Amino acid sequence: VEASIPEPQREAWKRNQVQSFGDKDGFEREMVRHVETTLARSMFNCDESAAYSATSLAFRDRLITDWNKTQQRQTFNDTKRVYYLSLEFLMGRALDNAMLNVGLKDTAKAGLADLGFRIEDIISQEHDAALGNGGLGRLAACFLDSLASLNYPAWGYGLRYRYGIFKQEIIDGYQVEVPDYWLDFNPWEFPRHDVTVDIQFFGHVNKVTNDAGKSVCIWEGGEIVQAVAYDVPIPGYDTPTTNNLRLWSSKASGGEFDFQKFNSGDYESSVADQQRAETISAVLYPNDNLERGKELRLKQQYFWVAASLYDIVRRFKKSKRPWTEFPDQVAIQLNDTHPTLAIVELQRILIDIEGLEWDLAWDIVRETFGYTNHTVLPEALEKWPVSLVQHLLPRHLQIIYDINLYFLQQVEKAFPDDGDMLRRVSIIEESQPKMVRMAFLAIVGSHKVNGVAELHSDLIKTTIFKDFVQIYGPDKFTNVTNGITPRRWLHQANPRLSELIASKVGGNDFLKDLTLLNRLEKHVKDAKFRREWAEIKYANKVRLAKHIKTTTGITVNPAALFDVQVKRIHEYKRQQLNIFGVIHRYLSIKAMSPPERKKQLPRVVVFGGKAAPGYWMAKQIIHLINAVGAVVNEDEDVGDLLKVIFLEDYNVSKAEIICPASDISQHISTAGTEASGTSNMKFVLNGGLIIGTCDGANIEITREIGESNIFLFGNLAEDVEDLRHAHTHGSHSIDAKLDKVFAEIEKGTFGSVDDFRGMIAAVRQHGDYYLVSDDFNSYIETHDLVDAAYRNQDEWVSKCILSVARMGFFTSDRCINEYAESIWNIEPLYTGK
Ligand code: KOT
Repeated sequence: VEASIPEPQREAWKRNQVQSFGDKDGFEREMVRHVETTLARSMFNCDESAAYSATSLAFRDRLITDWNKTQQRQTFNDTKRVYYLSLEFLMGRALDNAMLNVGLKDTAKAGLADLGFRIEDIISQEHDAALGNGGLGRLAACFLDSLASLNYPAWGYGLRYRYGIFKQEIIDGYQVEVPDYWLDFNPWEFPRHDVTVDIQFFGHVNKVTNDAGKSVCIWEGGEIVQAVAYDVPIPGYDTPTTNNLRLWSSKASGGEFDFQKFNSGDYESSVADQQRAETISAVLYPNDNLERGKELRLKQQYFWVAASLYDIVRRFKKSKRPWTEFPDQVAIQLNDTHPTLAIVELQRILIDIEGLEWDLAWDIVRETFGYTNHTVLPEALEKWPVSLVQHLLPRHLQIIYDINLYFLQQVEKAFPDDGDMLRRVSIIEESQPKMVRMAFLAIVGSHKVNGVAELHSDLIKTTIFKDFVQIYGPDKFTNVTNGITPRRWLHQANPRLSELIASKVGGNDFLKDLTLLNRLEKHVKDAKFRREWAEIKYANKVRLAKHIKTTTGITVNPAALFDVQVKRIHEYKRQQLNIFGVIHRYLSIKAMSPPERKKQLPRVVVFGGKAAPGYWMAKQIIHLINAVGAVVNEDEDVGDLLKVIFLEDYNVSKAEIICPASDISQHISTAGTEASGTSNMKFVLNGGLIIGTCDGANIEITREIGESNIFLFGNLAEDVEDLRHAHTHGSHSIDAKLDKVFAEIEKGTFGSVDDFRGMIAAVRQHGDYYLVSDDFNSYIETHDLVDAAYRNQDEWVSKCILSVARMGFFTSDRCINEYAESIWNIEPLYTGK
């Protein structure tokens, strides 16, 4: 490639190659240059916001140099790439992460200090990139960090929402949603106005005979929306590999608006067309573990999938390889069923546009795709009305029907006379109205299907995908237990603990090989080490206490036990169990004599999390938490013994403050409902213990850290079905302690009873689907064990240290290596560093 450019020109380019800064002086020069040129400001009007912008631009320039080289290296080596398709990437802040990953945070800190700024103030200027709801989107972000850090040739593909997840305000105890307009100034993205794809919707299909006498389908008519690429560089930790996250933004095709319409006086409709096009990427759907079947959501999915596939195919075609080699060059991972249309779109490209035979095309498609399932909750399983798909994507519906036909023929051969099997596994559900079952389509169109924790992967094989295990055999189904990046979730969020660990395990290598944490075990008996450890935890609690004070006005005692539950608000995650438990604790304290109270261990119970705007019950739970806080926090009998805090607008950057400050965190979903959970891993990695059910990754965390270092309670997944059956078919008696809690709520202690009737009725009258009453006693007793354990600080700290030492398994680096080996068949591209 280089040879195509004449020598003298090449020399001129090389002579002028951009030099990245590597020291303090270099950073200061770049930072000031951006203040004075890019931002057109000066020393006299450079506020913290401008300093943030200039610092980010300086680091962005650095990343771009590495990013370009990475892309060139990948192209020249012509290696297989993996494409991670996710509708959500919950990235959080970029600057701190970029500084740490390129190893220049201390340099920037010193440089900023020279120029009159504190680095923490500059970092906190950044608005979180919140293009996700919760665990699924944050997992995608951790995966991108690991892919780059491990030098895998990988791209992320997503949507560039104008509005990310809404900002949550708590007003009078209720959640209020405020739009999150995050694009005002975003130095981390590169608009690629030259990288566009026209995406077609609606229209009709024509069958014609081509010159070769073959009948082909042509999809025509309808409307075109343009996809414009925005690229976000993803720096690996301690490596020059900088991968790309490509986010698509929608735009009216033909530019700002249709000039023909505009010139003919039809101004309104030309603007309306533009707005309609831009609506596609306007907003992230704010539901976690829930699909509502909205037409715009399906449009988003196709828009994103079609643009991404066009891009991937375009890149492949440059290599001039035969189509049969496509799966040797390309692996595509589907983050849940949201991108399932990619399967249909690739089949369409291969047969309708590239002219391949169906069978050959279908072999290529299945070899290319892998599908990750993240939930077994029925309300989250995607289904689309056939009529909607027909209207929006007429050719795709035909292909789906053909895929289903060939699939069912194969099933019929293997299971003759099992009509019910055919009905059960059909991609088309023969209901009123008929529906396309996206998970089934994803299974049929992929070569591997994985769950995200052992229990979950077992559950999908025995419940929702049972028939498919019969059809394909068990090897198509596998498990890849989730993980988190230790760079953000330890090194960045908890720098002092990271430093202390580094001093004991032989430097920072543990950030690249987390199993090295096991070297901590032999230090657990070192009293000085335990003291330093406890001191860091205390300092992190002081930091959180300050945050609580500034955001809520409430003073909490950092010496109290900090008990945290932060995650999306959902009945299956059971924040209601937690708040009922808090009320029980409150009543116990009230019933004590003053000398008894003196013996109580002070607790701060922290809640945080957003409710989907249309999820009434979740919003009631938030209201009850705030109502209980309002009473308890003001009660002089209680004082420091119990504080109840709801932290507003929980997000990634707040998690970075909260996780390091927790003593005990709660992961208490009804057994069998939380596929994995990932915050459980973040809390343990930061030296906190957890109370949890035998669900999701809690089970593997227990296996790794040891049963004596975790507080497990509650019924097991295998008993849930029988218990639910008994609730609705037998007599259902409510736990006596819980009954007292309900009676207190009904007395009006926490304000108007009307607001909380629904929550009580869910347990008493509507079958207690989430087993709150069944698990209540075990939950309360286990909290008593937590109190008792915390009193012995020496033992508590030892448990924390041992747990951290045994968390090596839960790095997302391990997950990515597992995916690479067992699903993608890709190798890292070494950088020679
Ligand atoms: C489903 C539909 C829409 C939006 C999000 C989902 C979703 C989220 N499904 N599963 N999740 C969570 O994914 C995490 C990452 O694997 C898991 O740790 C967590 O248990 C899932 O609830």
